[in-house]
Amino acid sequence: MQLSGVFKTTGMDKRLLAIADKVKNNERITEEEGVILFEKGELGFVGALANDIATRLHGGKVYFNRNFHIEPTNVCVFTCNFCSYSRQYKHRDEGWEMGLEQMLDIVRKYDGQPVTEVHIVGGVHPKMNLEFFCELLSKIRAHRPDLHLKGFTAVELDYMFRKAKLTTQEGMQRLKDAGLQSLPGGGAEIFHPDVRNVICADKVDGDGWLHIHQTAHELGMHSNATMLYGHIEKYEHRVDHMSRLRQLQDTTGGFNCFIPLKFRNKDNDMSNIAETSIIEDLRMYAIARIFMDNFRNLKAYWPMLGRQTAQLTLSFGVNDLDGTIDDTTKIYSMAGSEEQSPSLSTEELCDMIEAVGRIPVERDTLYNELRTYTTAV
Ligand code: V47
Ligand code: SF4
Repeated sequence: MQLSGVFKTTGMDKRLLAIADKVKNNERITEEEGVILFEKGELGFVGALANDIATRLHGGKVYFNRNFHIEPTNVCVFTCNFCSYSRQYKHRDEGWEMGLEQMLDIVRKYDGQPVTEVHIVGGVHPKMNLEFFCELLSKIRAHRPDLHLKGFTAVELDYMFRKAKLTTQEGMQRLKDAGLQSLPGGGAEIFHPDVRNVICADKVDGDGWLHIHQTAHELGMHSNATMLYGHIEKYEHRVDHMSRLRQLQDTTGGFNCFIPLKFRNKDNDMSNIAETSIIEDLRMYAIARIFMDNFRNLKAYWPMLGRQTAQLTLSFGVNDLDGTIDDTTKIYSMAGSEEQSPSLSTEELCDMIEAVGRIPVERDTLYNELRTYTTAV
């Protein structure tokens, strides 16, 4: 029996049945239907649909990569209310600021190790400018040409380009020439101004974020997209956010993956807001898988979700767990994640994936498959 046929025997809401039929026929669901899924779709229902889509797209494969992060600084000119990580410039003695050599030392630590990607992201420091980052990129490129350089959220880029008095296209081209290959998905938060103006009013707005990613795509670069969920936003705002990303993806095809990021509430100005339940997290991933029909990959970022919840998402539409990380990021440990020193060996990642009956596949940043692990290494 077809999936939608199973649901027809349960006396389910007709609108949900219509969505199940669309999923079965590989059709796109509307924004209105996205909201219906959030409001009415119970976990088993959305999970079954999402799992069906993921299986159709990827068989049983789940991707991971071998990567590390560089966080140049946590000093930031912006004041996002959800951020537990940043320190204002006037309190910079409480934070960190790395010099070029310090960052190159991090890269050198991986000499001879089979990492394929460095992810560079941090606060927006008023003195770290475009020239500084171009020099960093070209030095990493010269030292380790095989490493994929993924770096800088649209928030960092917007500030860098404005300070350098360059257009987005000119600034992006400079970074590309210095060796930048992809953009991470951070800084997207929630695009809708009713939410953005409350949680992160002073940084680049939704249109600005999308414009930066569109420009990168037009220059032949790829990027990721995130959404910070589980705080003051309503379901309509989540759907609006995903819809704007889906539209840009229709135009450029430049997004590699979508990454819902669960709001963590420790030590920030939104600590009064309770975190979402695991059920709500799983529903979020499943509905993202159903709605984002033109995104091939849905990533659960385990340092933020915790490894067990991340593992659970693999039955709810997720096909990517990000990477080994090697304890090189602080964003989520400082916000209260259970992963206080995030690091997983290749073997541990493979075990996590195999434990839920999936096939671990190492990928590079662009989702080229590098190695399939049939049994844990
Ligand atoms: O934009 C900050 C989020 C993002 C909190 O592209 C928080 O592969 C939850 O985007 N609770 C930056 N989230 C990190 C990011 C990212 C991470 C991993 C992989 C990729 C990728 C991108 O972190 C910020 C913001 O949305 N964030 N504080 C918090 N308290
Ligand atoms: Fe700065 Fe990013 Fe934190 Fe916002 S989320 S305060 S831009 S480091």
